[in-house]
Amino acid sequence: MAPRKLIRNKADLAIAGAPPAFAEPMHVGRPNIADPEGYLGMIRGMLESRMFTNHGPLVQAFEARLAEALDVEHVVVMCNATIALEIAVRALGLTGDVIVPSYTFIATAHSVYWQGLTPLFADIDPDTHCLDPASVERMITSRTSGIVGVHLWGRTADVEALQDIADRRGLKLMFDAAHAFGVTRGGRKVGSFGACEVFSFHATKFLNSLEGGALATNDAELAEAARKMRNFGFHGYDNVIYPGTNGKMVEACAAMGLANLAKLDTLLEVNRRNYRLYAEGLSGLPGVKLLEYSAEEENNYQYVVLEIHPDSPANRDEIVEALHAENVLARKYFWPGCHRMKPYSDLYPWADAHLPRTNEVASRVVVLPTGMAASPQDVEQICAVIRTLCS
Ligand code: T4K
Repeated sequence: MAPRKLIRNKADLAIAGAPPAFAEPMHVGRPNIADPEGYLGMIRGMLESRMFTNHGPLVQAFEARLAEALDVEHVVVMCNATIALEIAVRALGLTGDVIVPSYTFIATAHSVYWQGLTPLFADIDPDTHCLDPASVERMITSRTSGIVGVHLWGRTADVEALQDIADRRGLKLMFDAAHAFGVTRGGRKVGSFGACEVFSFHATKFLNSLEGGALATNDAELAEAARKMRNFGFHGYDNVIYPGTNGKMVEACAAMGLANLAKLDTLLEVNRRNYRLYAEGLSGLPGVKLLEYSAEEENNYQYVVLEIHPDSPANRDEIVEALHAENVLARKYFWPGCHRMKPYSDLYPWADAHLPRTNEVASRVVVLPTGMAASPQDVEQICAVIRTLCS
């Protein structure tokens, strides 16, 4: 896919009638395929063994490697993170109300709602985009049983403050770590904070297993309950002790996870390179701020997040529209916030008034393509579009 000449002025933009910068769409979340041959080798082995699912050798190996990589005692892999979140909520025995951020992917809220519980939306800190502990504390009532923090964009939530609230108020704390594989906080790997943490290995994620997720914990009892719940609640043959579900990961997914995990350094290198090129390409633009990652922590740089502030010459929606016209399918994650989507907008029409920072942040974010499918030239071209619009 050869990009055309670098965009230099507004007349070069597709919204001005010129052809788009990219002949093929540039996606946010184009899957990484780090080792196709290694993957195909495992798939051949799987076909020969005729062991396709139900905790086969590839799933077992994937769980063992993940536990090592995350520095955690127990990893229970599942078919996706949404089911893993639902199982975590069940296995923790949450009841009544559970506090979650609204500024997150809808799966965080749905996983609570699908267990017959009430997700209550707390506001975020506009600097970190993660839960504001003060807002969480204000929402606690006698019906509250737990908090689900989210490490949004792979930047960790205020783990210590949330744990302090949970301890003082007798609540359970778990984390949606869907974005945070390979991330540290205070030098400690995400995976063992709170009662448990849930990762996503969806195709669009830093580490992908086609579809997949995992619950990580140092709590042996919780891990055992989750293991049984992902397998219909079976405890041995012919005996069911939980209302479980089918949350099993298939062998073909574990193979992809294993192949990518073995090349994690390459994936990280590519993301870091792209992030640096975006930072250079967009520096100095008025009103355009690239979300930063702490230099002291490890991060996966999976998301390249721009905040468009009011002093930008083009607003967020104009930038997204122009990028789409150029075939750059930038995303407005996580606009408009869970509280403005069904069923929550009907259930809590008042929530909007309580979430000013969520509304503000959701209205100014643009997420840009990165990962193996975005070359340095692609990043340069995308920056050129944004510079042309915003200079
Ligand atoms: N918690 C958080 C905080 C999350 O962000 C997520 C998922 C979850 C929980 C739940 O995890 P999982 O249950 O999915 O394991 C995508 C992903 O589907 C979703 O996993 C992810 N977060 C979310 C942030 O992004 P959509 O609806 O934006 O996906 P979609 O179909 O628009 O795909 C994104 C782009 O990726 C498209 O432009 C096309 C491209 N793509 C996608 C797939 C699947 C490809 O090029 N190839 C592919 O195979 O949700």
